[in-house]
Amino acid sequence: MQRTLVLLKPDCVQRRLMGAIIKRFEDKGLNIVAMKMMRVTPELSQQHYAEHVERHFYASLEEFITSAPVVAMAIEGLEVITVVRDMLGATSGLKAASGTIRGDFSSSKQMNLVHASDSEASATRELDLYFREEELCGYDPVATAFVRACDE
Ligand code: FUP
Repeated sequence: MQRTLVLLKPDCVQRRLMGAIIKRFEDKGLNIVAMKMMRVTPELSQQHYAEHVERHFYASLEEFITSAPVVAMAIEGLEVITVVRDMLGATSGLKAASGTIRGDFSSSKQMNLVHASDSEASATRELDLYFREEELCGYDPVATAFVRACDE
């Protein structure tokens, strides 16, 4: 069982797409174990996007990610890091396949609606940036028995 950090970005909040996107994760049978609306500060943006801070697009990315609230979620499931990344699609909404979240809802590279961790190391680091341990509310959903076989 893995956990991943998912962020509904300011464009998702502003466009009132939060419910539509959260529904896709729930419909997939994934388990949301933490969720909060919050503002990303410039400091948090620089930590989150540390690998991009020196890139030409970073100033614009920071302005965007701090421009309105985000919704941070911890999502749990089997192979959830890959499963959620595949659900998001390619970084640019212009390139993302139809049927993916970005492919269906985004026409932009920057305003691509959702962030998700891209590896186990990123998930551990990013969950730690957005949530305290006591904010993670693990539980056993009663639906699990009909979401996957017990030996999966
Ligand atoms: P992803 O892992 O798909 O979220 O994408 P990246 O880590 O490559 O990029 C992080 C964020 O930077 C993306 F969500 C969008 C933004 N970005 C730009 O705005 N312009 C670029 O040229 C590349 C990325």
